[in-house]
Amino acid sequence: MQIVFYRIFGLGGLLRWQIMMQYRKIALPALFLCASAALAQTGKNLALHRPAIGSASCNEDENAAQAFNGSVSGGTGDKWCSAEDSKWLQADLGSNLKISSVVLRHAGAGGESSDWNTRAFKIHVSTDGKEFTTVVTVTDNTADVSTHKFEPVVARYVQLEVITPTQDGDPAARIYEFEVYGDPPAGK
Ligand SMILES: [Ca+2]
Repeated sequence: MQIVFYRIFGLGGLLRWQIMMQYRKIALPALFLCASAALAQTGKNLALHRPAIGSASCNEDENAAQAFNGSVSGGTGDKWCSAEDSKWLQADLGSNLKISSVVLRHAGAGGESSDWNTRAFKIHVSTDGKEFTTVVTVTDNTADVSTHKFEPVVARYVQLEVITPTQDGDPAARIYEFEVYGDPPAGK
């Protein structure tokens, strides 16, 4: 092949061909790895548009369903907000599924102050909605978007329990999206 390139395109063509072949050795595996990583991170949000319940909301518009509508860009009403003493938010995935991560989009992800990002919380899972197991415990989150991976577990109900709702003492929990991903990620 090198000789063919040399005869048709001369020395310049041959050099370009050699560079291209070297580049391919590096670029193709790198491209494949990037694509795999992207799929692993995105997958399908198993909680999207699923039935949801939670502790009483700050107002009628900021109900549990707003945290499972797939959007963070709809303004301050695009979230679940609760200022109850006991704050929790729960999705019903519809059937028992193997899950291994949760992504939470806090106040800052929706355009509000990052001071209102959820500080401390737990994720509990259940197959029947009665007996729950804790799979995630967070004590010091500050991020607008937090990702929480755990050992794969079969569950139908996924619950967020808010311990400390904000960074600055504000008493309301604000969750713009509560996403649940399978293991392996669905939709691949
Ligand atoms: Ca939302």
